Amino acid sequence: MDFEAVIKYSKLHAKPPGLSLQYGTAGFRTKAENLDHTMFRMGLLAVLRSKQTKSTIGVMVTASHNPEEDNGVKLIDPLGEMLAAAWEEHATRLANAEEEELQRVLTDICRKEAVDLLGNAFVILTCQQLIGINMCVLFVSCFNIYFYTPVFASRPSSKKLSQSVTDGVSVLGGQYHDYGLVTTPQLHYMVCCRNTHGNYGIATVEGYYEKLSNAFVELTKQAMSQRDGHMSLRVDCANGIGALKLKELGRYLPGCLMVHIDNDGTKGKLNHLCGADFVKVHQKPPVGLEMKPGERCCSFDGDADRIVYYYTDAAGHFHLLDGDKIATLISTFLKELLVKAGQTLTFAVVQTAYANGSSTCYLEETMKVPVHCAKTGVKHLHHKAQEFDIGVYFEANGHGTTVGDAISDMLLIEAILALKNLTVPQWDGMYTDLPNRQLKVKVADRRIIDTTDAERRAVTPPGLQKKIDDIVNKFQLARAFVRPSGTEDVVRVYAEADTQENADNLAHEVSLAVYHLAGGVGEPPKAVAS
Ligand code: 16G
Ligand code: MG
Repeated sequence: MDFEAVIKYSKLHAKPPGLSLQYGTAGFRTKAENLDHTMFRMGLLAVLRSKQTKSTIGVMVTASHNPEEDNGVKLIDPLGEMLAAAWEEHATRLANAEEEELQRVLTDICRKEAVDLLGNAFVILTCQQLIGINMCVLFVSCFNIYFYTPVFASRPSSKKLSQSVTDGVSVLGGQYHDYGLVTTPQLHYMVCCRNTHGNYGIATVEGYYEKLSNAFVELTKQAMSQRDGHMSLRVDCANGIGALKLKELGRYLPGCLMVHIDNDGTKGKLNHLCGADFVKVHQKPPVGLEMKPGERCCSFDGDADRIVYYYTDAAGHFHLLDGDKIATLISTFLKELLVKAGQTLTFAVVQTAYANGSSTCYLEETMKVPVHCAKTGVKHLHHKAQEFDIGVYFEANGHGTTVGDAISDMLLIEAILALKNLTVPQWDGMYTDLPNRQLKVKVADRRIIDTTDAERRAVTPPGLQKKIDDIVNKFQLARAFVRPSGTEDVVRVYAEADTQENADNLAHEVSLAVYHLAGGVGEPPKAVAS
C-alpha cells in the first residue's frame, strides 16, 4: 500500500479532530459537513474488502430518510447483503482514526483480514440525486470503478462526498465505471449478479426488469387469463427514484397490471408528507394522491426499499397494510403451497419488536407458523431468516425480502392477490391490528439506553424498564418498548394497546419516562394530539 499517497490524500479529506462516528444500522449517518473524511475512508475500505473477497463490493452514499442536511454511507457485501459485522467494526475504527493513526489502523485491518494488497479492485459508482435527496452509489469489485453523474442537484453535499469516495478508491488503485441511476435494491441486485457471474441474473437494470417481470408473468398468467379486466394499483413513489424505475419497469409488464404513479418527483419534495415512512408513522394517506374508496394503493420510500399498502373504505376510513400484513400475506400463501405439496421444509417468519402484536398472534396461533423476533435493521432479520429453508422477513415499516425491494415486493403482493383472487379489504381482514403509536424523544446521549431481548427491554438507564412495565400494566392488551435510533439522534418509543387513545396515552407516558430517566433535552414530550 502506498501509505505516502494515502496520507497525502487523506489530508485533503481531513478528519475533524475528536469527531467520533458509529457504523450504525445501515451505515454512517450524520451532518454532511462532518462526513468528508468518512467517505474517503470508506472508499479505502471498500477497496480492501474487494481485494479480500475478490468480489464486487457496493458503496452507497445516501441520506435515506434523514433530514436534508444529513448524509451517509454504507457498504454492500458480495452477495448483495449488508456489510459483514467484523467489517462494520473496521469501518468505525477507520472513520474515527485521527490522521496520525490512519496508517496503523489500515495496516491492522489488512493484517486481521489477510487482505492481499496486490489483488485487483473493481469499483462501480452511481449517484441518485432527486428532488430533496441525493444518493451516490459506488460498487467496488476486483477490476474497475463506475461513476454516475447526477441528473438533478438539490443536496450540494452529495457530489463532493461521492468525489471523496472515489478519491479513496483511486488512491488504492481502483478504476471507474458508470452504472447509471438505480434504486438501492437495484444496487444490491447488481452486486449479487456481478459476483455470481450471471447465475442470479444479468447485472443491468434491463436484466433486473426482465427477471422480475418474467417471474411475475409466469406466476400470474393462469390467474390473469381468468380475470375480467386488468388489476390496477396506485403507487406513491415519495418523489424518489422509485418513480423513474417503476416507469421503466412498466415497459416490461403486460397490460394486465395497470400502475398509476403519484408523487413522481415532478412536483413535491422527496419523502415530504408522502412515502412509506410517512404513511406508516402517521397512519394516514400521503399528500399528492387522490384515493377513491376501495382503491388499492401503496407507498414506496425515497430509495424504494420499503413498501406499505393501504385503502380507504366507503365510510372514508383509512386502512394501512404494513410490513406485518405483507409478511402475513406472503407466508400464508407459501404455507398453503407447502401443505399442498406435502413438503416438510423448515419455514419461519422473522419480525422485529415493532411487529403488531396481532400479527404475531395470527401467524403463531392461526397459521401455525413459527415467528422469530430480531433486532431492527435488515441485516438482523436476514441472518435469522437464513436459518430456515424458507424464511420470510419484514419490518413493520415495509422493509423486507432480500434487502428490502419495494418493486419486487409490489409484484409479489400483486401476484398473490391475483392468484388468491383477494381484494385488499379481504387481505386486511386476515387480522385486526392493535392500535399503536410511535414517538421520538430527544435526549443528551441516546447511547445511555441499552436494550436486550431483540430490543424489547431496556437494560439501562437503571429504573427505566421498571417504569415502562408499571405504565404498561395500567393498560389493556398493552406493550411498549424504547430503543435508541440507529439512524437519527433520537430515542424511539413504540406503544400498542386496546384503543388508539390508550396507545397514544401509553406512548406519551413512556416518552415522559424516557425524558426524565434518560436525560431528555428541550421541552418534555407533549400528549399526542389525536
Ligand atoms: C435503516 C434500516 C431499516 C430500519 C431503520 C430503523 C437497513 C437497510 N435499513 O433504515 O431496516 O428499519 O434503519 O431506523 O437496514 P432507526 O434505527 O432510526 O429506527
Ligand atoms: Mg429506504
